[in-house]
Amino acid sequence: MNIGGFLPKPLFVPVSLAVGALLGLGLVALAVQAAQDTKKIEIVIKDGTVKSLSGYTLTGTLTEISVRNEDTMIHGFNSSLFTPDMKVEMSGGSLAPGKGPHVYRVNAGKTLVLKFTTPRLDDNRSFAFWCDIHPSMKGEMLVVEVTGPDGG
Ligand SMILES: [Cu+2]
Repeated sequence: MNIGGFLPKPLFVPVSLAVGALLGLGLVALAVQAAQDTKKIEIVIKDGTVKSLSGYTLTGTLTEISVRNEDTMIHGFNSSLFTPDMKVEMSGGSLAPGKGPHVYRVNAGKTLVLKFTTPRLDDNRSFAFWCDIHPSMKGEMLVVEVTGPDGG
């Protein structure tokens, strides 16, 4: 790199501009990486209820839901967020046989992890989740729209 070409330039060049020029494509790569940061929702189940829920996700965003089963019984996990053709990567649990594409099982003491991309929505929305084995075990997850009317 020809550093000499930079030196005679005026000192009032904004720092961000100078950094952008130096990093070039590297900066673009960083920006793309930031936009694809995975959002995480953590759900803990104990005593047949949702003991805690933390996190939220954004529309059109890579999302990871973890469901930690601290009970001594198996629990199910299903959500209105999942559409039949949605691709969901599962680990730590299993699919309930014969129950459709997104009815999951998480054994006692295990953590089910589901990775997928949320749909694009026009507004913030909350989606129900529930255990199909124990109907009293349910909650809601928030999907936030932040791109605004200009899109994004
Ligand atoms: Cu259950």
